[in-house]
Amino acid sequence: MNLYVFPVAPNPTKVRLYLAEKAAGGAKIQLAEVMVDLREGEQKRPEHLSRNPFGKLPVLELDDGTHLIESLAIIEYLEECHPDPPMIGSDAMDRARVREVERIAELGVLFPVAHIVHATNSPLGLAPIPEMAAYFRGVLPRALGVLDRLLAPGRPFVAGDRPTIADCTLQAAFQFARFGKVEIDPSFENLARWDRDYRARPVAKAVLSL
Ligand SMILES: N[C@@H](CCC(=O)N[C@@H](CS)C(=O)NCC(=O)O)C(=O)O
Repeated sequence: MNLYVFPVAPNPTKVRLYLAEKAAGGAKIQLAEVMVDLREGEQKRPEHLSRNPFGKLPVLELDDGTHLIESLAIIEYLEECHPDPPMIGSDAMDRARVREVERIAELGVLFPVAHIVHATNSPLGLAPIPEMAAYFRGVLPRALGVLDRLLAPGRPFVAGDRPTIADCTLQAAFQFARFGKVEIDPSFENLARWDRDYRARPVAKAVLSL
């Protein structure tokens, strides 16, 4: 299998963190990472459009030549093929909670952060849209507050006592915020602690560049 990615881009980073966590836990997922340079627009070239008609990353190319083109679908597929260590919980309620927190991280943090970055200083060269940046700056604290409260009892990871896909999505968002100079309000002290501790782990260091 091939995984088409680009460093720091949040959706590829989410999958790369997931793979690093799985490998650290002993899973043997055989795939090669292939870079598609977003700064050069390689994602819009015919070669990549034949993998993903939306011209986006990540893409997982399976050994039969077919493709998965959504980051969460890629993670869910790999998790079903390699259930240990569990990264989406280990019973029905646990899985529901992990998915719940992951969706909050994606829709409430990653999505607003990505829109602020692209509306202010887009690495893809998109035109600035100040009203969009202002709107998403207003939206962002709500999910940050929810996640901060989840971490308040001293939880090491955002969905419990061990890393899950919710941490992968949230850290992918935080790295993109660092890249795009989007401030994550430091008064969310539990999130700041989680961010510091998560990034200090060798697994995270192997993937993150910012
Ligand atoms: N919903 C998709 C979003 C994919 C996405 O937006 N990828 C970005 C990188 S984080 C991309 O490839 N952007 C390039 C472009 O829009 O030209 C997923 O979760 O995989």
